[in-house]
Amino acid sequence: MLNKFEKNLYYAMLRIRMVEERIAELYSEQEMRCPVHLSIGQEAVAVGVCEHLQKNDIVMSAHRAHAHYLAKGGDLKAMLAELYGKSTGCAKGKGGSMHLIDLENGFFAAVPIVGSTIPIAVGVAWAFKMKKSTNIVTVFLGDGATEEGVFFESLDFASLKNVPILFVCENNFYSVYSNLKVRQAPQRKISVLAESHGIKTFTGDGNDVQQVSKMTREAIKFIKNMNKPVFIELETFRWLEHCGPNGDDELGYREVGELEKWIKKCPIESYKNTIIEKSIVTETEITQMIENISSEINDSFNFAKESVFPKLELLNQHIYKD
Ligand SMILES: Cc1ncc(C[n+]2csc(CCOP(=O)(O)OP(=O)(O)O)c2C)c(N)n1
Ligand SMILES: [Mg+2]
Repeated sequence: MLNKFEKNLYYAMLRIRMVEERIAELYSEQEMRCPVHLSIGQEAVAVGVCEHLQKNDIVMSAHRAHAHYLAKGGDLKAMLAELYGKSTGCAKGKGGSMHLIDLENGFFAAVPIVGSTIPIAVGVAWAFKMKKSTNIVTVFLGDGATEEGVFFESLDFASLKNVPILFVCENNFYSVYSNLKVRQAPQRKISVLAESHGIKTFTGDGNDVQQVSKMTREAIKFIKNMNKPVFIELETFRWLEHCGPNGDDELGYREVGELEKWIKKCPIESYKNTIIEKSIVTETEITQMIENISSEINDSFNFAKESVFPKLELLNQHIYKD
């Protein structure tokens, strides 16, 4: 199909947005009892990166993982059932939003302990190298995670051992309520930290899916040809509260007008304008996409709501590996 890749980029971002908007809408029913960290506004990073990954490439993430899981091909029904705590959930209903997993589709794990998946991802990449696999690992991390000691240990080890890993830092400028300015010295540049470990680095606009996609294509080529890791830092912005379905701009921890500025830079809206202008997609096709996604979302929420809770006897199972 003509322009299939470009259409997929749009479809995947829109689908993630619509899933998260539905989560936000239904959250107050109190049937989803786990905390949710929504990625609304940040979809271009997940999609621009994951559209270049093979099924057997591995992705790892953290607390804000829905977009990464879905962009990597994670099963939507199993994700929603997990949010509803049901036995059909991807972690059998025991993990919730921050413990997503879909091994079949290469989504290895999401863990809410900030920074904790970075060394695990490096370990998986090292295993790939030892097994002479051609697959790569991608780990998504926030700007806050770059303040953890394990971030540096992981960069050093990845560089030392030349493992096939793509680090993707989603710099949304905030860790909960704190701006980078009150957390990191002004001279501290995240991408330079990676560079100083001898790692090839790219930086760019995380709201521009084409830029993210182009950068990722180059990064993966570099990882595979040079057998070395790559670090990408992308600037983006979270629209809603750190954790939960609501906005929280009234709290005043972000500068006046900052959120509005980023909403104007909506990754989905701006890409839609681009692909309509270039006649890659028509308004009618977009309407059709919205209908298809809505219907998939309806089915998936019904599945999650109708599924049963895990049996009490299973409480102590699946905790340790056999
Ligand atoms: C080790 C650790 N410290 C603190 C927290 C509490 N916490 C959860 S999310 C978060 C913010 C992380 O910010 P960032 O990495 O930038 O990700 P973002 O929320 O912006 O996507 C914090 C401090 C945690 N989960 N783990
Ligand atoms: Mg952040």
